[in-house]
Order: sequence, then C-alpha cells, then structure tokens
Amino acid sequence: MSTAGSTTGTAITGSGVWHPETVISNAELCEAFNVWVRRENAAHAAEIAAGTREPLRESTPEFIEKASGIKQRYVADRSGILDPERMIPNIPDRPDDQLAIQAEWAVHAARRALTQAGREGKDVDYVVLAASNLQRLYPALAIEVLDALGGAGSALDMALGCSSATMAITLASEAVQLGKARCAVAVTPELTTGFINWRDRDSHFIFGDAAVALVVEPVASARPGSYEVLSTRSMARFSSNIRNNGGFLNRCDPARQFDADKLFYQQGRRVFKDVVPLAARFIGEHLAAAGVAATDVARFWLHQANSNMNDLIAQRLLGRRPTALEAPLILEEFANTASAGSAIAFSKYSDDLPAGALGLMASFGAGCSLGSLLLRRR
Ligand code: CO8
Repeated sequence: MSTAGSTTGTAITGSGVWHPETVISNAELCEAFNVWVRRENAAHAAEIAAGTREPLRESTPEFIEKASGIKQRYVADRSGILDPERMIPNIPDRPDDQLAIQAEWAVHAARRALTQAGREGKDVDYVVLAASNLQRLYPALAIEVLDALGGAGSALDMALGCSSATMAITLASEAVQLGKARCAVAVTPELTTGFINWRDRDSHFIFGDAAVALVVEPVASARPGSYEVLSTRSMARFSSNIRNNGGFLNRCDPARQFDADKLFYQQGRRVFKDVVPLAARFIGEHLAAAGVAATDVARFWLHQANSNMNDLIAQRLLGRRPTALEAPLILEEFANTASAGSAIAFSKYSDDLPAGALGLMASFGAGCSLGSLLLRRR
C-alpha cells in the first residue's frame, strides 16, 4: 500500500445530488421518436421511393441499453420532448426577479451538500458553478447561487464540457488551499435536455438532467468521514469530436442559426476509441505521480457516459474487470448527466469506504478535457 504522502490540505466535506422527479424511459423515448420518424418518411415517401432521400430509421430501447447501459433519464419536462411535433422540452422563461432554473437546481444540490458538511448557507464564501452548458452569459449564475444561499464572498461560472465539475472541484480546492476561501461550494446544474437534438437517432437517448454539489474546506477543520483531496490533475487537447456551436453569434448568420450543429453532436465511435486509452493513460499517470498502484484504489468514480467505456477504462487500469463497487455506474438511473456524472457517482457511492481508503474521481469530456482528483477517506 502506498503512503500517498502529498496533500492539498483540503477536503470534500459534503456532497449532494438533486434531480427533477420526471422520468422518461427508453421505451417512451423511442415510441415518440418513432412516431416522428414514420411521419417524416410518409411525408417524403416519393423521394424515398425515387432513391433521392434516405429513409429515417427507428430507434430501439434494446440498442440504447446495450450500447450505453442507459435505461431511463430524469428530465425537466416530458411533454415537449415526447411530443413528435415539438421534440424540445418546454421550459418557460422566467422573469429577471425569479431565480434562474439552473441557479435553482444548483441551490437544491448545494443545500444538500452543506447539510452533509454540517454547514449553513451563510458559511459559504466561494461558489464555482460549472456545467457543460450555461443558460446565460451574465450575471454569473454562481453569484445568484451565492446570494440565494445567503453566503458572502466571491463566485464564478465556468464551462469545460464534461470536465466542468471536476475542474470546479479543483478550483474550489485550490481556493481553499491558497487561503482565499474556507467553505467553498463547487456546484454543477446540468440541464442537458435543453441542448439535445431529440431528432438525432444517434444521440437522442444519451443525456439526462441532474445537479450535484460538493463542499470543500480546509482538511484541518473537516469532519470525520470527509474525503481529503491528496492531489489533482488536468489535461486538455483540442478535438472537435464532440461539439455544440450554440452561442451568441448564432443570430449573426440567419441562414444557419437553427442548424443542427447549434446543439450537441458527436462522432460517437471516434470518441469511444479515443477516450478509452487516453483516459486510462491519464488516470494511470496521475496515480503513478502519487506513488499509488491502481489496485490500491478502492473506488473509481468515473465520468458516466457509457457503461462499456467505463468497464474498459477500469479494466485497463486494474488488469481485470472491475467489480460493481470498484467503478460504480449511475447510468441506468440517470443516463449521462454530462459533467455531473462522476460527482454524482462519488456522492452516491462514498459512504461505505473505511478510513484511509483511496478513491479517484475522473472526468473526460468534449474539448477534449480530462480531470481527476485523488481522494482519501478520513
Ligand atoms: N437505435 C437503434 N439502432 C441504432 C441507434 C438507435 N438509437 N443508433 C444507432 N443505431 C445502430 C446504427 O445504425 C448501427 O447499425 P448499422 O451497423 O446497421 O448501421 C449500429 O446501431 C451501431 O451504431 P453506432 O456505431 O453509431 O453505435 P455505437 O455502438 O458506437 O454506440 C454510442 C453509440 C453509445 C454513442 C457510442 O458510440 C458511445 O458511447 N460513444 C462514446 C461517446 C459518448 O458516450 N458520448 C456521450 C456524450 S459525450 C461525453 O459524455 C463525453 C465522452 C467522453 C469525451 C472524451 C474526451 C477525451
């Protein structure tokens, strides 16, 4: 067993998950999608018969579960997604004097995390709000969350694809390490259903909505049972395999402003092939730098994109298939919650480890960007 001697002097003292109660199963999703496919094919029957247009193909629950491990997803709204005429969630705009929806989700998760940490909103002096997609540019959602919690200090928003949450925790840990904060909250409200192309068979099943928050404090004042942050690591390498070109310049080219590239799209096969060796190497290098063998890590809280991908990454690290508890999956219940996934896995599967146990949280996301935190239970 390695001594894993270095430390950031900070600890994750609480975590909390929140999700909408509304669920869409794979079967429900495919049923609505396939109604739309049949209507489209009927509307273009002549072109399809003439061979000038490819017919759209139906989506199946069997494929979705086998290819991804996903069985259902929590969503902000079912009605719009399951309406074959619309296939966009209905999320009413809110007036400026009401809490923004992503800020509201963040506050729900942050309150749960603070309760576990034994802290109150007024203790919070730093908020990093990070998500793959943020609903607006300013004012920063993080400032709205700090205000709603009743804290005082500084706050910022950031986005780094599916590595947003791990980078937010890293920034929170660094702020505490530098003495800039004493009770930092890293919070990730992933409202993914708003940026999905629900008419794209290859990706319509992938994502679900959820928020997660973690409290980071100096290890010296951390409660027993919290997780000391021993070290962090991050890496970035430009890639267009996963993109979302939605942004404020869209309206400046009216001919293209509603094109499909203004929502999530990916080269799924290529991502799969790239990420398995890259993530395994990245995590392996983090562990090697800390003097820790992969087999000494009791738990890997990996980014939750695809069950097959996670199994392969853990297998490369351990030299054998992981057990369900060595690399827990939340995909069945939550689907891919973008950057929230590894932190949700941590929150759901961290209470049972004994003091001294090592765990590693890791993300891999669009960008591409990777991030990891080596943790030890206290
Ligand atoms: N229903 C039925 N059949 C389908 C469907 C569907 N919905 N979609 C595709 N098929 C069919 C295809 O038509 C094809 O059939 P055929 O061979 O007859 O043409 C067959 O299934 C196989 O199609 P694909 O090759 O497209 O399907 P895959 O097996 O590759 O599965 C996945 C698709 C699940 C998306 C897979 O490619 C995957 O998991 N890729 C990894 C990327 C990923 O998970 N992205 C999720 C979001 S991004 C994210 O979270 C970050 C990921 C990591 C970033 C890494 C940066 C370092």
